[in-house]
Amino acid sequence: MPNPFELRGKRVLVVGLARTGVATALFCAARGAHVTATDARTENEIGEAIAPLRTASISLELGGHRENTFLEEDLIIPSPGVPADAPLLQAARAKGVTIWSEVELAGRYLHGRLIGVTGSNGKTTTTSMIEHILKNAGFSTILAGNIGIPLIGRVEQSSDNTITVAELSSFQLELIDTFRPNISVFLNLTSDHLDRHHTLEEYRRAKARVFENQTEADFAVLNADDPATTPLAPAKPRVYWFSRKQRVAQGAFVRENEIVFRHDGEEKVVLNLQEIPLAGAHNLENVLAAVAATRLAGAEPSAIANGVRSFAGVEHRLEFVAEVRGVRYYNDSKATNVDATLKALDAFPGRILIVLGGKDKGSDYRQRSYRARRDDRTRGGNCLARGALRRRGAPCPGMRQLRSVSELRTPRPRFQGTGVSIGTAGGEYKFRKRVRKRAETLGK
Ligand code: UMA
Repeated sequence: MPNPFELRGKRVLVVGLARTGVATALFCAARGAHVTATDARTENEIGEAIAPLRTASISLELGGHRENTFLEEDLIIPSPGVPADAPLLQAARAKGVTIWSEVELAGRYLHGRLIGVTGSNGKTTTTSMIEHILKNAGFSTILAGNIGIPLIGRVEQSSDNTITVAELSSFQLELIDTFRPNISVFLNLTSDHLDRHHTLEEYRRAKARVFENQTEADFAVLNADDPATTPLAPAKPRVYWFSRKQRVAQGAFVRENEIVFRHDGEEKVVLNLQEIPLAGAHNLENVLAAVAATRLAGAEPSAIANGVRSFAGVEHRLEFVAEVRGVRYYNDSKATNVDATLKALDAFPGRILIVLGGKDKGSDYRQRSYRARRDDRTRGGNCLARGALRRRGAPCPGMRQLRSVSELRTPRPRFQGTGVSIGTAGGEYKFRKRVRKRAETLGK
């Protein structure tokens, strides 16, 4: 156990009562802390998640937050969705109250090894793939984190033999203290979450904290092809690279038609590119990162190859939904930023209609506007932009503007042979859910 924090008798405030907050509050209460849980939503809005909190004798402050509570605590754990610079947290910080993210607390109780995966895009796919490969190679694994499973809820399952593979977001990393993955994976860095982090520099700093507590005994895996990532290579952990374009000194790369892993001058062929079941250059990067991480975790090349071959992909990530009158539909509603959407476009060789929408996270949409104007493949496509995104005139000139998800219809026959990618270039959970539902019912 790395660095347990004595919770017994401590006053702990948990802010936000969705997945993370509920799991955190129950975890702290079970270890003898005096827990208060607060949410801006009312009891009615939160619903059935409240019952187990009451059973665990957790004090509740619902329908808003009380400043005094924030100032009286020993420890505050805000949910990832609560901005770290929220005025109440600032006030508590100024008074010396410790504020950690849930992954910091979880990391202090987690047994076994930890692989932490971060980056702007590909986190969910790579995290799932690493876990899948290791599980198939015979390791005892735990899948958790930003992927939708709070890490703190999996701590009990960990043992000295487990390898936990955790997807880590900037929101989780910005409030760590001692959190230390044995293997960190940094996939790429593009503009995202600027509504929260304000500047790209702040966002980068939050993500790069994944390396902060790693030691010489640990590994860091980084993308050698991404100029925004390479300068982040840390000094202490042993650095391994992955690359589609160059033969790296240590790590995973492409040589002709094969993926090769090189370590201390020794090269091992892992698998043939044709064996990768996922489309797109971005997925090749995800596979290379997973090959490096799993090899460093001790999986044999043949087991890694088996794991990659049998990886079915991630739900809602360029997920094929149906083919109707020659038109293939893909649900890509996990693409929640500009870069992810562009990568999805690149993954389709033919003509394509795209449906976009979501929350404006302050990203630069000129990239896509440029592509949409220039690229015949997207002309005549549908575009669904909402709220601030619509007011900004973004993101898709030259495309038919839809007003709601329900307007999405099967394209006319002249679009036969076209793919339809349904994605959200911005975030917004509820909207994404509606888009997913629509995507799933299309063609039925
Ligand atoms: N809330 C307050 N006060 C505030 C703000 C929010 O009380 O000032 C409350 C809301 O009313 C709500 C709760 O906080 O009840 C929401 O918290 P949350 O958004 O953190 O929800 P969780 O379900 O705990 O989800 C979080 C992550 N959410 C975010 O990062 C926004 C999930 O990532 C993650 O899967 C989950 O923890 C488990 O680790 C989602 C996400 O969109 C998928 N992540 C971003 C991304 O991938 O781009 C980073």
